Amino acid sequence: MGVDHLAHKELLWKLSSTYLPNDVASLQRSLVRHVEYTLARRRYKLDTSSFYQATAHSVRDRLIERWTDTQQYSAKKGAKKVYYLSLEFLIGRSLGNAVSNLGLRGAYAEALRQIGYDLEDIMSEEKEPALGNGGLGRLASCFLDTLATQNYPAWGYGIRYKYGMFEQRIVNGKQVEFPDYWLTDGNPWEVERLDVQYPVRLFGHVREFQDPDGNTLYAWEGGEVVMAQAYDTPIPGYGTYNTNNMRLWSSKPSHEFNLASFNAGNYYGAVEAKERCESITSVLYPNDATEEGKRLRLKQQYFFVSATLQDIYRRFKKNVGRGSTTMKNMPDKVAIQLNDTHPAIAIPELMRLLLDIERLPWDEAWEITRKVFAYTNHTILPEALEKWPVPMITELLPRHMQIIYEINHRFLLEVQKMWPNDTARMSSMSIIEESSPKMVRMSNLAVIGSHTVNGVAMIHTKLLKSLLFPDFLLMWPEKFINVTNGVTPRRWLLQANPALASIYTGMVGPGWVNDLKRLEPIKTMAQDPQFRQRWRAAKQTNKQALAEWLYRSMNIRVDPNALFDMQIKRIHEYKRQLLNVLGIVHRYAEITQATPEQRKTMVPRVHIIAGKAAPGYVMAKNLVMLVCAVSEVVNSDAACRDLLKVVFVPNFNVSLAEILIPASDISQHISTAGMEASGTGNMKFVMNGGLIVGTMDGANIEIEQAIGEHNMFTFGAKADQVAAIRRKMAHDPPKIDPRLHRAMGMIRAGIFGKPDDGAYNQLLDAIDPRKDVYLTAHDFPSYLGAIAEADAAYQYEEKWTAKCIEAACSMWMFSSDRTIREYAAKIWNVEPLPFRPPRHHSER
Ligand code: NBX
Repeated sequence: MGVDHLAHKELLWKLSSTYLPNDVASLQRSLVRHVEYTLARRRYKLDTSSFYQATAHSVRDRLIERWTDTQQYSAKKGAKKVYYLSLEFLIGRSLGNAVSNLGLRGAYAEALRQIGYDLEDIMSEEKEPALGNGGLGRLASCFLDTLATQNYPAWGYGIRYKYGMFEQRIVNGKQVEFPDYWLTDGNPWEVERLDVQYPVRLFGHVREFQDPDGNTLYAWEGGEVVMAQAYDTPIPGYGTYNTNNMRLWSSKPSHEFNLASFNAGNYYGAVEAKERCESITSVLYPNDATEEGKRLRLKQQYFFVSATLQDIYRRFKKNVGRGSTTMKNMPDKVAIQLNDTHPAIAIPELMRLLLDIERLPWDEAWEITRKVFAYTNHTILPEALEKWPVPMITELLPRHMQIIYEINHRFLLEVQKMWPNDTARMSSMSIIEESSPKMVRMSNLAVIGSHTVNGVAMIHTKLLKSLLFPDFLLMWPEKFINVTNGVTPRRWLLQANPALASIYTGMVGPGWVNDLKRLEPIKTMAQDPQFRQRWRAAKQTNKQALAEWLYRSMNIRVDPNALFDMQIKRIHEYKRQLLNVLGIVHRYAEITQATPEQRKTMVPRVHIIAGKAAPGYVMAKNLVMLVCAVSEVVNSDAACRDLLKVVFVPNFNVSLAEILIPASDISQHISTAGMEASGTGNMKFVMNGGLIVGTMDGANIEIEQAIGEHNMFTFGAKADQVAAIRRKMAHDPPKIDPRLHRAMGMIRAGIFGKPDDGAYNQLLDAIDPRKDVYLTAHDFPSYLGAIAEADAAYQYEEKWTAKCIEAACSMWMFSSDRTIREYAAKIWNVEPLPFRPPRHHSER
């Protein structure tokens, strides 16, 4: 009897031809089924955490059907795909995002309510994956949300760190880091793809040989081979069936490797080797703005890049040989975006594949490579620019070192042609820094190997061109462009701020979620007292919720009628949390000396500061200590009772940001001008109806343009003044502001304690007016001016509300939807590919 494949296929198709039903009763059945069969638990004994698992699995089923269909569809269409390569993705919690993007929030809430559970409670059981440091990682996740929502065929590639960003606790007033093992309860959002594994080589040597035609060829051999294991997470779009993929790699030992050592009788050696393999993806490096140059980090980067390129390459090669597609067509099908230089080793890696495996001639390989890659720069801070010692790359990646030298050699010939005998230019543009040891400058490599380089805000791109890459700009004026950052309104408005979201939907319908421009007309409502009243009520709801959260989780009472002022971001000298603390100490002094009459004129304030300090960054850790100490003293001083509270909220992460941001009246984005590439928190705060105290830096400048000068409290030196101010202070130290003098005096006197290690003095010494690198002392007077302006404005409630409304409804350009459209048009040359479900939806 012959096998009837067609009949089998038809039957299979029929069996899988409907999408799961989404009515309340069906959702309940699905929840109970997962409790019984996935968790293998008795229904009546369940806590919320088990019910979180069951709910997640039920939602996951619904994601998977759209996800597999989307992927099949785009494969069939052979569309060009975007690959976003990032060593970090700060995805935040998935359950709320998934039910919201699937349009099933209401149905799940009802299904759960009827069986005695609260969706919000269940959502807060989820442990968020903290696979990133800060803005760069969160930006990557906002981009994935938009790419799916706008139906772009796009995959995110990253690393599945076993330990994410450390958990920050405050112990005896100091930051202490705890390991973040986020996988304890499993991860229902990922699918382990046991059929997707690639070998990744490290170390070894390069063998040179001749082909029959006498051409010299190279093979990288020996060393050790580890396996990259794929884990896939569906990324649902909002209001579309399109569901993209985020593929994260985990390292594990290869079988051969394992067996060989075990069989050789070297049991302990084999176990050690296994541990070494697994260590590659074990931990995220918690350095957000300084490079450590650790060998394991380079291993991580290459491991990630090698697995990713093999995967992309395999997908693309399925088309080669089909029709007229050849390797040359790779740039028509593949666009790779490098999220900073962290994955820039992908440039020599693709060259290696094209030269050594495909055996293409150099020029052809180079043309393909340059057309495939584009590079986003996120910083101009010199200490954050990645450099790797030549000996380290030579040892770990010998063939790549050869290729880098060859890229550099050919590039320097071009430089020599353009500027004959200009050795200064040659050495500054070279990929190799002639130091001892020699270093590979990853940013130069990324610029040379990409077709487009972008900065992330207008001022940042300007500085990138003028300070970091001026010579490259002369060589390739078209290569450098700006794409200002943006954030997703799905997570940062719709999910984080239901109170405000429902006002928006009530005014303009639900379409604003995917088209923030639709909020513009609401600006005129700023003149309507009733509307302002509703707006304030929404803000009040959020502030109340935060006040309750602070009481529940930190046992701190704050007055929800006070002005809520927040600075929440990584702790760094350039972000100047110290300026904020000095301002608070100044306010404290004023309060303690105020007459009852003066007290009446003061605005009651709650200052919230949150953020992590890199474990090895002494100044940042000192700052955390100081904030905690100030908070202790201020909060227990009766004089401050109704006027000032200071709270350091530990363990800042995405989930916490979702609680804090909607509750803010003022947020501070006060970096030394020219140092914050963009900032993205600033955008989230204004969208949520808060106003900014900020410097003319990063995206603040564009935000001010969009919302109007009168709606922002700006201060401080401008970027183009900073260098001159620094030069001048060295030989002509400015007079210190008396208010700053007093605040510093209070800290030095020990009002906030005297740590043995002189931590506070160290902070204060660094802002000595003669060597005030970050211009903290310099900007202090104008900072107090901006804060005073904000206080004054806050007292006119109606006017204040009007400002917030105007500002929030002018923010459309800071949606990542706008950002991604620019990337798609100016860099990737890709089109949306909306997918309509081939399967019947039983509900629709
Ligand atoms: O990227 C940040 C910038 O500081 C922000 O101004 C910008 O808004 C954001 C998105 O463009 N950079 C950042 O977050 N960097 C890192 O997290 C980082 C991580 C690892 C590392 C270096 C930097 N080795």
